[in-house]
Amino acid sequence: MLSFSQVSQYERDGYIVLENVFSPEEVAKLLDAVEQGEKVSRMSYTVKDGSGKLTKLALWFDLADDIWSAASTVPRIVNPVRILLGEDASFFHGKVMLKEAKTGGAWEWHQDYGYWYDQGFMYPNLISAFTALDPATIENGCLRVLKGSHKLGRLSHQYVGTQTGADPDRMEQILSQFELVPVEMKPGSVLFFHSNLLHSSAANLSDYPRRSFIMCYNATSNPEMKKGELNYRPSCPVGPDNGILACP
Ligand SMILES: O=C(O)CCC(=O)C(=O)O
Repeated sequence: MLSFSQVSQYERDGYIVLENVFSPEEVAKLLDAVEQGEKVSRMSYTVKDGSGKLTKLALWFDLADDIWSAASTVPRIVNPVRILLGEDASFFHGKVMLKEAKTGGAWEWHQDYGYWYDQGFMYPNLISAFTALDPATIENGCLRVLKGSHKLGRLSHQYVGTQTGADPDRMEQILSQFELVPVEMKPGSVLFFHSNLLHSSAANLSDYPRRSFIMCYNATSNPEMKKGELNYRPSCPVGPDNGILACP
């Protein structure tokens, strides 16, 4: 459960951080799946930032019989997501961000709904649950958010390198108006953030990797418009609380 003040904070700021959502044992299992697992290596690709630095990620849209789906359906995630969306949630996608030591590239300022809109979602009622697998610090390029910027509504986005970023001219003005918060996180903490919250991250020039797992959900009543049709995704199943540790 979330408290009334946590929900109000999310509505005001566009995000909240919950600590110790995943235990050290669960984080160790997820990291093992990052390093040894077949899914992450099969689904991974690289993206270039504006300065040519590369960052790697692995992305999927399915819930399968694996540790990533166990994490994405655990009640500790799905229940806060439902509360913050204000209704039932559908799984949208999962992604592992691999920001390698010394080389991991930056992410430009953007709103996720900046490009999810182009995918056809009618409303911005989508949310991401960003889970730190390594300590996320200013030095290794933690996520940065502009507090309250989800209230701007959706901005125009354009290509910056191979990434989609918010209109740079507008960003210059917007940056002067909002508090920039570097979201430093301990492994196992989860940042829940609104799809219109502006966020970015700097390159990782440190000696430590910054790996994270991001689970994204759509409000079940929010249709995705494709080829003139409205498509609805099923409700996200809710698995057992010990789903991650029970995985082989
Ligand atoms: O992991 C990061 O630094 C950025 C991730 C991000 O912005 C996103 O997935 O939308």
